[in-house]
Amino acid sequence: VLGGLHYLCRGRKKRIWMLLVLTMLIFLCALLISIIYTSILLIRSTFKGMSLSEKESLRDILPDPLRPFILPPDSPHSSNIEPITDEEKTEYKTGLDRYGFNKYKSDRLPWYRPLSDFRDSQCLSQPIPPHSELGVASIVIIFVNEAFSVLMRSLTSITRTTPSDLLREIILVDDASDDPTGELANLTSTLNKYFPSVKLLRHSSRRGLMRARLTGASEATGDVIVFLDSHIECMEGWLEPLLKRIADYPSTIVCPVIDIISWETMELVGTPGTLELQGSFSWSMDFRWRGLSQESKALRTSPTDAIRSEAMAGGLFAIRRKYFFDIGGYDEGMEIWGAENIEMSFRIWMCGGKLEILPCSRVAHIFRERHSSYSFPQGSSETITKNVLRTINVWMGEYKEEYFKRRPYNRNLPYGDISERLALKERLECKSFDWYLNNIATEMLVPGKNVPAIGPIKNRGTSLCIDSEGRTSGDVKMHNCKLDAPNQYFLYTDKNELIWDDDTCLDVSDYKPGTHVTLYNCHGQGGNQLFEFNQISGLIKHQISGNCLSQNSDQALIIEYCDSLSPNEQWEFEKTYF
Ligand code: UD2
Ligand code: MN
Repeated sequence: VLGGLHYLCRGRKKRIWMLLVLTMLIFLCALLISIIYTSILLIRSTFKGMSLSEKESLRDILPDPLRPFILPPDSPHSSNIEPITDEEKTEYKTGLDRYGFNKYKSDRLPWYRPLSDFRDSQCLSQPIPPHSELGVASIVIIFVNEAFSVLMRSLTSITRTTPSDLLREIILVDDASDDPTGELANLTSTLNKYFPSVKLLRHSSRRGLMRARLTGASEATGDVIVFLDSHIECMEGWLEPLLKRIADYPSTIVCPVIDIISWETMELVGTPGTLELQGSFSWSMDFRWRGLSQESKALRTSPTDAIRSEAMAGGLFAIRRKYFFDIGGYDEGMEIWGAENIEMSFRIWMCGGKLEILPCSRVAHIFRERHSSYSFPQGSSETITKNVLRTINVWMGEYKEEYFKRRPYNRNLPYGDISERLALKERLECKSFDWYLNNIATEMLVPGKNVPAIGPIKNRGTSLCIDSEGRTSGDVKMHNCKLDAPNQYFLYTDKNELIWDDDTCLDVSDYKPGTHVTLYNCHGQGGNQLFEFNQISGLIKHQISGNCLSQNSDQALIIEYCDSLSPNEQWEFEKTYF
C-alpha cells in the first residue's frame, strides 16, 4: 500500500495534499472512537442512576436485549446453594416445613433466570399479530404467606417476558399474610424500589383465594384479566397466544401449559405427562389430568393448536374482564381453597363458553411437596367439602349422586345458601350436566352409559362382596356386603375393566389358578386388567389368563379354573344396564 501511495504522490504538491488527507482521516477515526466510548459510559451510568434513585420499574429502564443480564442489587447471585453447616441445614428444614418447597435454595437463586424453552418449534414460527389487535392484560396475583424470594422471582419473570404495551398493570392481593418470618414486612418498599407500577392490595383478614381473586379483578382495568399463582415463572412469549385466542374467541378461558418447578431442586423439570393432556376431574371432585378424547384429538391438526379441556387446574388462566364478571366471577360462598376451578369449568362449558389449553403459552409453577403455607381456619377437609357441595348442588343435577356414592358421609353436611348461584345459572340459561357429559366430558364413567354394571359385586357362594378397603394397591379382600359402602362401589366398564374410585383397577399379573387379585392403577391398556362378565353363568373371566374370579377360604379374591357350577365363581352386580 505504501509503495502504491509513494507512486501516486510523486510530486511535492501531491505529497503535501496526501499528508493533509491522512491527518484528517486519523482525526476523524479518533473522534468516532471517542464518541462511541463516551456513549457507552453514558448508557452505563444512566442505568446505574435510574434504577434506584428515579424509581423506574425494571421493565421501563431496560431495553429488551439487555433484560436478562441486569439484576437489581438485592437479587442474590447464587454461590453456595447446598446446605452444609448445621445452621444451614436447619434453615433448609424450616423452609421446607413452612413452605413445602426448597426455600433455602430459592433464597440463594437470582430473581431472574432464563428458562429453557419447552415450546414446540412450530410455536416460534407462528405469525405475531400486531400488538394493537391483542388488547391489554391486567395480571392478578393473589398470595398468602408467600416466600419473599419466590414472589420476587414471579414478578421479575413477568416483567422480563411481558411486552410492556400488552400489560396494563400487575395487581398483587395479599390475603392477610400473617408472615411468621417477617420477610414480607419490606414488601412495600421493595415494590416501590423495583416494581413501582405493581399495585398492592391487602385484606385485613383471610378471605380465601376466590374472594382474593375477586378483589384483584375488581381493581383491574385491562381488556383481559390474567390470574397467576404467586410462585410461577413465565416463559418467553407466554402472554401473546393467550391474548390472541381471546381476541379471536371472546367467550373463552385460556390456560397456559403449566410446567413443573420441582419443590426439591427448584429447577424446571417439565410438564405433567406429555403435552397431549387436558384437565379433567374425578367423581370425588378432585382435579386430574386426562388424555384427549378422539374428538378432541380430531379438532387439532398441529402441535400449536388449542387443546379443548374439560376442566382447568385453576391457578393460571386468562379471561376477558367483562366476560369474567358476566359469567359469574367466583362463588363468594366458597372458602380458602379448592373446587372453585371445577365449578368454573362446569360453568364455562354449560353456560356457552369454552375452555382451552394453549401449548405455545407456558408458565412454570412450583408444585409443593404436599402441604400449603397457610392455614384453613375452618379445617381443610371441612372447607374443601363445603366448596365441593356448593359446586355439585348448583351444577350437577342428579349426577351429584356419583359423588355421594364415593363420599356418602358428606351427604348431609352444611354448604350455605346457593340460591344466588342457582339464579345465575337460570339467568345465563345454562345447559344441563347431561349435555356437558355428552358433549365435553365424554369419557367420564357414567353408569348406564359406558358402565353396564355397578357394584357391590356379591359372591353367590359366600354372600360376601369385593372390597377395596380404601386402598389403591395390594391384595383384594372380601367383606360383608353393604349398600352405601364406597369401598364396594366398583364399576364394570364397557372396556371390560373393573374400576374402583375412578383410577384403581382389579389386576392379575400372574395367570396361575390361586393367584391373588390386586389393586393397581388403571392403565387403560387392557392386558391384565380385562375381565368379562357373563350374565347367565355369573362367571367373571380374567381374559388374558382364561381363569375366573373366585374367593379362597382366607376371604381373598383370587382366580381359579373356570367352573360355572361352583357358587364361589358366580357373581352378582348390584345393578346392571345390559
Ligand atoms: C391449584 C391451583 C390453584 C387453585 C387450586 C384449587 C394451579 C397451578 N394452582 O392448587 O390456583 O385453583 O388448585 O383451589 O392450577 N391463596 C390465597 N388465600 C388463601 C389460599 C390461597 O390467597 O386462603 C393463594 C395462594 O397463596 C396461591 C393461590 O391462592 O397463590 C393458589 O393456592 P395454592 O398455590 O396453594 O394452590 P395449588 O397450586 O396447590
Ligand atoms: Mn400454586
